[in-house]
Amino acid sequence: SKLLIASNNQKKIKEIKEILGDFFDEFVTFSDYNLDSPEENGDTFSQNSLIKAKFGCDNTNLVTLADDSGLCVPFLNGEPGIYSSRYACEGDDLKNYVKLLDKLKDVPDNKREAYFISVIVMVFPNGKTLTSEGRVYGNITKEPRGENGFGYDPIFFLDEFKATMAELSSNDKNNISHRAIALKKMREKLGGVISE
Ligand code: ITT
Repeated sequence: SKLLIASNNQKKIKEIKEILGDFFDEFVTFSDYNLDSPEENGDTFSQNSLIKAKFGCDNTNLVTLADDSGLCVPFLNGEPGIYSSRYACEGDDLKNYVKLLDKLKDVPDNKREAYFISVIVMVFPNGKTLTSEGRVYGNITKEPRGENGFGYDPIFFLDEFKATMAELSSNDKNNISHRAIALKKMREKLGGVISE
């Protein structure tokens, strides 16, 4: 069966395809239907994920999956949170993480904890919706390191790997990431649903 990934973020789309692998026969995205992303005016990750998934399904009548994700720093009351992709400048990964590094400039190690969160929503043409969430915990570094991944990956340090998310191979990232956790939960929820 065919899955619409309700996203315009190419790096995110690539990860979703890698993680869901052979679960679907074909993947399509907003650009295949000349759809611009809807305005994400929700207050939470789940609301924004539902907005994107519903918009995709309404416009194509395809089974649609959306990911709304971001980085949360408890010391900064959850910033950048739902504003992660537009923290300093919409879609500019470098400016966004530099802004965060700057805000944490004089903040000691024990207050630099953070987590990535991904909320996956699937919407079916019959109106059914499914939701799953994944989180991964780490610490914000003082300097960026690594070239892989996207977004805040270069400043997100994982104790388990003694490396930033951007220093992991895509294989390793796709085993442990917030997105991987949420998508694996979604696979379990799906069971036979998509073949019905
Ligand atoms: P779509 O809405 O089109 O899917 P987007 O990039 O705007 O693309 P979000 O609104 O969900 O997506 O914002 C997610 C932002 O959170 C993303 O732009 C990154 O800045 C950050 N982020 C999410 N997942 C990440 C990851 O795996 N690694 C690093 N940063 C991530």
